[in-house]
Amino acid sequence: MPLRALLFDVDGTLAETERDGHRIAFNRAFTDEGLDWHWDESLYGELLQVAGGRERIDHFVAKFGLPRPADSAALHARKNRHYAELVAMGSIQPRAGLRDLLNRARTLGLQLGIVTTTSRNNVIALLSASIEPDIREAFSILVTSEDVTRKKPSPECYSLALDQLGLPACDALAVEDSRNGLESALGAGLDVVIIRSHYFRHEVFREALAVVDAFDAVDLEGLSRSMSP
Ligand code: XBP
Ligand code: MG
Repeated sequence: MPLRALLFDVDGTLAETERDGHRIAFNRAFTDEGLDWHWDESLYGELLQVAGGRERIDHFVAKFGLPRPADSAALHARKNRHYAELVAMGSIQPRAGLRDLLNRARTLGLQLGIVTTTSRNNVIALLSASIEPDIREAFSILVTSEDVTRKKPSPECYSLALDQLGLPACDALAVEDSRNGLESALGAGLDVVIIRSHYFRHEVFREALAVVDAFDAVDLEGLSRSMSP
């Protein structure tokens, strides 16, 4: 079959990390820094249009005309320490059916990779806490925010992933949950399967090859047949 690799986004895709993970961590960091900011569930959904936690803080400050934090890099680093603590406690689990999908992909001989806008430490924290070692090790490449100059929706991360795999875009499929992720993957020439996540459940993804509600609805052989030549 033409399909040779699956490239997975992390936040919203491998796990529902945003509402009960990153959002809580941002709020804890704000409290630590004496900022009276609070990102409730609905506001965070709006802010998620901006990819990248630091960029999201900058966008929030600009949107509401707030004073800039003295050190936004330190604020974001503090947020990521809270995030690592949250995932280490086991508060975020992989999405249902992930293990089975990864096993099906491996049975078909597909390479597996991760392409995300979050940091390497955040990915490792999540995978270490919630995914068994044999499954973690099945991912042969990991492209994170530290590896690129522009985050999603730039295609840079997916182009780099394809370079690392040594594959053309027509041999790989991206698995994403957001519009920024979809545009990033499409920009690199990939077909995209959308798995609906909490925050993007109502978004329209016309350009996707398929939109599914859960991993068990991902038909790898069927998708492979319908991929762009
Ligand atoms: C994920 C993001 C990230 C996370 C928070 O997007 O945009 O910013 O929300 O992580 P995607 P950081 O799922 O498209 O990769 O704070 O580390 O950015
Ligand atoms: Mg995502």
